[in-house]
Amino acid sequence: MSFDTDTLRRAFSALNAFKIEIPSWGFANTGTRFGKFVQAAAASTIEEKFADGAEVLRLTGATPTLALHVLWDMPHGVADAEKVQALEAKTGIRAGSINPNLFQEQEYKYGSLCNPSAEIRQKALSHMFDSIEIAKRLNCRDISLWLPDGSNYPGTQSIRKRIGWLDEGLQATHARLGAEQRLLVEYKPFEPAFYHTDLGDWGMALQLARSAGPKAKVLVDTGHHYAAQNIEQIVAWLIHSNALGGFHFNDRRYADDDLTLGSIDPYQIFRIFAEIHSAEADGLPLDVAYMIDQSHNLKGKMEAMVQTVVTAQELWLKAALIDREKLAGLQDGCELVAAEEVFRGAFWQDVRPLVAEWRAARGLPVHPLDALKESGYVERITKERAGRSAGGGGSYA
Ligand code: RM4
Ligand code: MN
Ligand code: MN
Repeated sequence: MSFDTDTLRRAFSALNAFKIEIPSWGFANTGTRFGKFVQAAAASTIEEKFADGAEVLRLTGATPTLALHVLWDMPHGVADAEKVQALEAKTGIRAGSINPNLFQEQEYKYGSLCNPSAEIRQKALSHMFDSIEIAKRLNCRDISLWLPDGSNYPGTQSIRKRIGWLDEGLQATHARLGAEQRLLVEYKPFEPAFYHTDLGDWGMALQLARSAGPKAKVLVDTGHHYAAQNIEQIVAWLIHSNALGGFHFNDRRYADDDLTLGSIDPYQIFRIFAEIHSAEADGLPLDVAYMIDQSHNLKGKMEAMVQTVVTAQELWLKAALIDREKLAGLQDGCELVAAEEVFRGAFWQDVRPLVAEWRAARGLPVHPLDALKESGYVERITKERAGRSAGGGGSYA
């Protein structure tokens, strides 16, 4: 297929600029609260997670960093930093965001940073400090906090006191950040708590981030919204407020399903990317960490990750190719159908040949999923890892 040079130029520059972080836990055995279906090829050590991540990087050229979850990947905290550095050097993929873990220890039954016990709040805060220290050692910029805290029954906790404790905790965390570091504040409406969640939506996250300080930004996990919520509008608001720190991409049909990006509603991811491209074109300050947060319970881990990255690139490119000048004119003139056709038209065009051309030009496999199959990587790890413990840390991952 041949494309005009302007389209090629725009496409290549959009794809060059797009990097997406992959999660270490996406390679590990995961399941639901009912159980786990273990896969022989799943990674159960940090070495295996780095090896798998590096293979995804080799196949896609778009995933330079691997997100780490502190307790799962670095159970000895800062002491594990050297091991991670050695793996970075060996595999060529770098450690990315550092994810504190405030949801697995028994003390956290009634909360971590929002626990009524000052002692337990202090324990949670120390873990935040350790996570910052790990990130400093590894030269990682982002500390990405998801807080499980909340309550299950009305009247059983003081929502307002807990806001105060959380505010204090995040301020203290912010004060420890290095000059270049950021605190990404993730929100989620429910689960594991089912009556109230202390950090339940983007308004709470934005308010807390602002109160913590300028290096705190909001993280949007696409699965952490009520059904039918307009996520791209939230994204537009966060951009307007210079508070968009990053994304955890995944897809959902019902709740926090953690399905692969774009599998249920690719148009939604396109609409989110369209907001970003339009803000970029308007010259707004943007510094966004694109990350994947998925749990591949049924699909093969490697296949699911490569498929996800490829889908993200395709949707990113579709949104980049919207004729924005034309669209702006139609929006201003309230030409509704024509405007929608420009927008929708970009979504419906098949950009796969363009991405293939970009890959060929960069010496990358033109069809990453086929290349994964042909490489024999999955067969090899299946053999090597078969019969070992189904571990990998934690009940979730
Ligand atoms: C949460 C949230 C966090 C992730 C944990 C494991 O639902 O999405 O980002 O770290 O799951
Ligand atoms: Mn998440
Ligand atoms: Mn989640």
